[in-house]
Amino acid sequence: MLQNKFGIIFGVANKRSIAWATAEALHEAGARLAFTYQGERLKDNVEKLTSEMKGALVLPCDVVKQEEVDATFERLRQEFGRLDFLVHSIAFAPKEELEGEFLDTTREGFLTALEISAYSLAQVARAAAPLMTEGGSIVSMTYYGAEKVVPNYNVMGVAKAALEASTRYLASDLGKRNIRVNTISAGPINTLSARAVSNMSSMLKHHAERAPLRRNVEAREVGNTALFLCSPLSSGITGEVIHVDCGYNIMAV
Ligand code: NAD
Ligand code: IMJ
Repeated sequence: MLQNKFGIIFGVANKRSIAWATAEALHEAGARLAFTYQGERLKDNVEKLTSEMKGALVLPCDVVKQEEVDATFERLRQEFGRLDFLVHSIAFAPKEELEGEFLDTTREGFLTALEISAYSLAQVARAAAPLMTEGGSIVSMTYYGAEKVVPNYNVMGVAKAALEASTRYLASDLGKRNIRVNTISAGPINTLSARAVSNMSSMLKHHAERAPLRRNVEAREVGNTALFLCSPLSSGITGEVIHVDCGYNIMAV
């Protein structure tokens, strides 16, 4: 499905990352992939994971450092010459903001969460667009806490609401260049970012009991949806939030 296509994936931290499950789906479909990692401490992880993946490129990119974003896309231009898709699977808020009340969100915590989790989508889309000379697809990861109040999600819910709105505005801007922009609203998955959260196991149990499919979603199911959104099968879809949550979001109680 994606032979002779070039993509970049932001947000692999380890093998449980949604970004990694997405990479596996895209790689199996034949795409050539570049990966970015945030900070030296994750470099080894990403290099080991991708060592068997033919043609994989691994680059440092902390989205707070504009020079690293610029260098990433310059390397892509040199190595790939073109880009067909981009996967954004990045989020961060200071841990203290993900407990207690949203009411107590600090200015600094708010700005950090919005910068890393939402602004970065427009930032990388702007850098990617000139390389997407044959059209393209941009996919990010969001969560139900953008739409409804989820305990402790707090400022991340506000950041995801901004990410979802950014998806629509970017889709509107980039449509004329045949670049589609969509976001996947994933159900809870036990990744590094989720495990750091108190009460995650009761959250997972709650979701599995209430979701129409009576189970939690697997990272690979999110990855397969990302593959669909990066492939020509989704050529008529842009600006959309696609729920991959075993149906949880449709239920009132
Ligand atoms: P993860 O911890 O594996 O991935 C988060 C990634 O964000 C990490 O690779 C981390 O290095 C990266 N990151 C953080 N700050 C960064 C920065 N300044 N620059 C570059 N990268 C940075 O966890 P995950 O659950 O796979 O999260 C991936 C995405 O999926 C996030 O957007 C998250 O909000 C979203 N999501 C997760 C769940 C869930 O339950 N796990 C559900 C819905 C959506
Ligand atoms: C995160 C916080 C509170 C409730 C939560 C989550 N629920 C789920 C998540 C119910 C599913 C995971 N999620 C969807 C995220 O987007 C997580 C983002 C995140 C996680 C951390 C933990 C470690 C840290 N900062 C973080 N920033 C963002 O220091």
